[in-house]
Amino acid sequence: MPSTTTAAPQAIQLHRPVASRPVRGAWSVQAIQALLDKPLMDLLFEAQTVHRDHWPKRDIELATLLSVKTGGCPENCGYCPQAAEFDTGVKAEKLMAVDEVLRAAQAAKDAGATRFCMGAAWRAPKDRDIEKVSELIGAVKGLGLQTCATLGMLEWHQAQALKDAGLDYYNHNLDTAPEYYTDVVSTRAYQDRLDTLQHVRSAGISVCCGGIVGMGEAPVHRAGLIAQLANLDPYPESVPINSLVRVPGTPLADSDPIDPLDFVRMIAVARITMPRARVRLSAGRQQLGEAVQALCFLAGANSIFYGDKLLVTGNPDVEADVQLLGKLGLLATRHGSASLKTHATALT
Ligand code: SAM
Ligand code: DTB
Ligand code: SF4
Repeated sequence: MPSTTTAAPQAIQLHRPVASRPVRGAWSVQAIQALLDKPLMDLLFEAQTVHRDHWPKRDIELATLLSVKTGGCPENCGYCPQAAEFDTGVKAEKLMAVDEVLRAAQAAKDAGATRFCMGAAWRAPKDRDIEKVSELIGAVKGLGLQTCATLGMLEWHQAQALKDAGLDYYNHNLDTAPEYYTDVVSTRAYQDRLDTLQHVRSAGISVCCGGIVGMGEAPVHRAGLIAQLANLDPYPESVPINSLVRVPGTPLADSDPIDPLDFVRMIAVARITMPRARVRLSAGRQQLGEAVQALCFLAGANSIFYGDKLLVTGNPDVEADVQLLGKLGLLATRHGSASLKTHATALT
C-alpha cells in the first residue's frame, strides 16, 4: 500500500493562506486530499495561521493515560496489543482498585498533567463495570483533574451514568476511513463506533475521537478518516492522531511505517478542518524524534500524552517532554480547560 503523499512540483505562488473553509459538514474527501497534497510549507503555514486564529499559540495540553483494565479483549483490532487472540505477551488483568488509580492520578497531576484518561480493554462494558468506573471517575475528578475514559462501545444509559459520575470526555476512535475499516477489525462495524459517539454526545459528554495512521492505509483513507471526523456534527472537542505502535504479535506489526512528514500533514489537516479541536499528537512519539514533533506542533498539535507509558506500550519520559517543551518555548496548559481562553504556564 502506498504510504507517502507526493505532490507534483508547482510554480511558486506568494499568497496568504485562506483560513476560512467550507461550512460544517461540507468537507469532501477530495478537498481534504487536496490539502494533504499541498506543498508542505504552504500546508504548515495555513495550519499555523488557523491555529493562531483559534488557540493561544504556545499552549500544550498534557493528558496522562492509565490502563485501568488491561488485556484479554475479545475484539480483533489488528493494531492492538490487548486483543486476547494475539500473542503479544500482554497479560489479562482485573479492573484496578480506586486507591491505586488515585495514586497514579495524583502523580500525573503533580507532574503537571491536567487531564487523566482511563482506558479499559473491553468490547463494551457491562452495567456493573460502569458502576465501578464511575467510582474511579468521581475520585479522579475530586483531585481537580479533567476526566476522560475509553471503555469500548456504550449504550446511551451507560453514557448518561458516566456523565452523572462527572466524566468530562469519552475517547472512542474511528481509527481509519470506513472503506479501510474491515481490513483492520472484523468484530464490529464502523456504524457501531458512530452509534457510541452519538450516545456520548447526547449524554452531554465531550467527544475525543481520532484515528491511527501507518496501518498500510492509502492516502485516500487518511483523507477519508479526516472527513469522517470533521463532518461529525459537531466535530470532536479532542482529536488524537496516533501513529501505529507496531507491536510484535499483532497482525499489523509488519506494516510499513508512515513517512514522518505524512504524519505531520495529517496533524496539519486535522487542525485546518477542526480549528477549535484539541489536536493531540498521540501514540508513536517515541519513533518521531524531536524535530518531527516540533513540526507537529507547528502544524497545530496542542496536546500530547504525557507520562512514561501509553496503555501498555512506551511513551517519551516525562523529563524528556519537559525538556522538549522548554526547548521549543511551549507552555503546559494550566487549567486543562478546553476553553479557547486557557492560560498556560511553563513547567520548567
Ligand atoms: N477498548 C476500547 C476501544 O477500543 O475503544 C478502549 C481502548 S483502545 C486501546 C483505545 C484506542 O487506542 C484505539 O481505538 C486505538 O485508536 C488506539 N490504539 C490501540 N493500539 C494502538 C497502537 N498499537 N498504536 C496506536 N494506537 C493504538
Ligand atoms: C488514543 O487515541 N490513543 C491512546 C488513547 N487514545 C487511549 C491509546 C494509544 C495506545 C497505544 C498502544 C498501547 O499502549 O496500548
Ligand atoms: Fe479491544 Fe480496544 Fe484493543 Fe480493540 S482497541 S482489541 S476494542 S482494547
